[in-house]
Amino acid sequence: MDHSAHAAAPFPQGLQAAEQGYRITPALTILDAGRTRVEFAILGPDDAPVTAFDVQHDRKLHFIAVQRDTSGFQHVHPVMDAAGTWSVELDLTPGVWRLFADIAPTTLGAGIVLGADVAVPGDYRPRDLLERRTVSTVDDYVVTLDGALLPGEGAELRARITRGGIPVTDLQPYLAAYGHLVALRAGDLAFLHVHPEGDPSDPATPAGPDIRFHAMAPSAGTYRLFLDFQHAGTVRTADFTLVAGEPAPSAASEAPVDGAEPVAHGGPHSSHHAAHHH
Ligand SMILES: [Cu+2]
Repeated sequence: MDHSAHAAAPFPQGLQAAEQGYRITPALTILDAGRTRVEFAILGPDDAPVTAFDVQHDRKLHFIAVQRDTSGFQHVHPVMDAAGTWSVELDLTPGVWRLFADIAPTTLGAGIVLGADVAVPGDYRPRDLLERRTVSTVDDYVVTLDGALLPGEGAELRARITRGGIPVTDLQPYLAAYGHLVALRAGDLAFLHVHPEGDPSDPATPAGPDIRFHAMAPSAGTYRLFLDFQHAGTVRTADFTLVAGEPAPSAASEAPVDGAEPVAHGGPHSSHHAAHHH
């Protein structure tokens, strides 16, 4: 399917637990903090679990979990059993988490994003991450974001990836792209899955240091952006904050804040936590 159609949707995605007859049903709505198994099903118009999904970007289902304050973000790929129950492990901190399933049920013939909240008991300390942030440090990588997010209008965003000050030019394809960008609107976590321009199978698409995206914000307002990229065998996530309608100044003028790492990234494909033990 054409992911650019996501951005052009008249109504943002991910705000509903049920859409066009399909709904997401987590097995539990209260989950333990820490490494936790999450199970859910997608029920169809006949109220039975759906088992036939079209592949989008190498997977039948993309699962994104985000803390409602956007301090935690995980993009993982659950496995489905024969009965249509999906399961995956997440690293959850106390608070309320929004779970998104990005799917294209075969019988629907179109992509939808269903969202549901689950609660994690514990000592919840919400964070305010809505200051503009166009430079993100992940392990020894620095990712800068240039360009603008415009309300109701397509615009180009460019992420540049460097490692130790050196541009990275050998990014690895991950889920059939050099980068996956999810944008979430502050306030309601309206969901935009933005895919990059170019295709890794096309030699004209550079493997870095720049990844270009074409995105459209559904409205003015503040958005949190999460970029997954793969290099040297590891998927990492950089995070940003942009205000739609407000151009990002040159990222070079914003130095990364020393030691700032506000987002607890993680997930089965991330070495983020391990990397801090160097
Ligand atoms: Cu995915």
